[in-house]
Amino acid sequence: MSSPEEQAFRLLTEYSNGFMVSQVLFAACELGVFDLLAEAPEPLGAAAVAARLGTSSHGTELLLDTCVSLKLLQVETKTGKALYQNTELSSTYLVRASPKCQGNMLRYLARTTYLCWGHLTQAVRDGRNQYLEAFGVPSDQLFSAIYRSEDERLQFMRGLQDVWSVSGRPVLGAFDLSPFPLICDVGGDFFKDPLPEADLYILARVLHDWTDERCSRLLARIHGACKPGGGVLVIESLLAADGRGPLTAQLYSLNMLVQTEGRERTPAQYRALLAAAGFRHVQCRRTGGLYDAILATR
Ligand code: ASE
Repeated sequence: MSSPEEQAFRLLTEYSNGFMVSQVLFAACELGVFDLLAEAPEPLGAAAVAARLGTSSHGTELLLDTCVSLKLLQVETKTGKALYQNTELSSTYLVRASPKCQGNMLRYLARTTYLCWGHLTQAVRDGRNQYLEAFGVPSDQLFSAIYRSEDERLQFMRGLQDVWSVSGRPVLGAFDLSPFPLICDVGGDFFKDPLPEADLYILARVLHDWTDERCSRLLARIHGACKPGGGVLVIESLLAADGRGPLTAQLYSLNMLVQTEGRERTPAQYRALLAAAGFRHVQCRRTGGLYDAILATR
């Protein structure tokens, strides 16, 4: 048994090393380790993986064995030789051919989000996103919204789709949507473009990107397009009433700080925005999953 002081140090070390774990995952994805092992007819040795990926033998062996400790790979020793294959986790979520593959989101996190998080201290100091600090581009000179290029925008959209393929279902089940036969999933240039006619407008992972002012403008536009009995379904990660949890929503709110002009919000904050836009009935449902749902009707 370790003392409370030792346990505290263990926890601290785990937090300190968290970024290394992220990078092992990102690198293994980027190099195509999981796809290679999925496509191979049998488990492969480190030398074979290195040869097929064109990577160093030492680096590859370290990466593979670290993935084993992280349960991203499994190893078996046959006649003294270590052979690697995917685990259930990596087969489901990290192999390109899997319908639940998170590869696009992981690539986006590795190439964009991670670099902004490298400037979290500065983001907390000045309360702004870190595109200038991370990429040398002021956020008002980006290709569009939070994207440095069209390629990056597409990478992000594919990433969001990856997450949705796993976490979308439970949110859509949170409310009975049968009173809304025609549903519009709001995307694109929604501050300017006319809104199509619909019974329900879905704002999924949209409001958290924007300031209260911009959210109010967008919700007022949607309220204007809404028929009586129509509504809006907001899909976001809800913060607890006091803002002090759950950890994932708090981390996502910091993520919005380093990357966008938005934040995650509490149910009361969404209620206030929706009420100010003219919506009468507001219901918040926690799903226990990544995303929660708020339904507001006119
Ligand atoms: C945004 C979402 C993200 C804006 C910037 C972002 C994510 C990373 N950077 O709207 C993804 C956050 N994670 C999930 C599961 O949504």
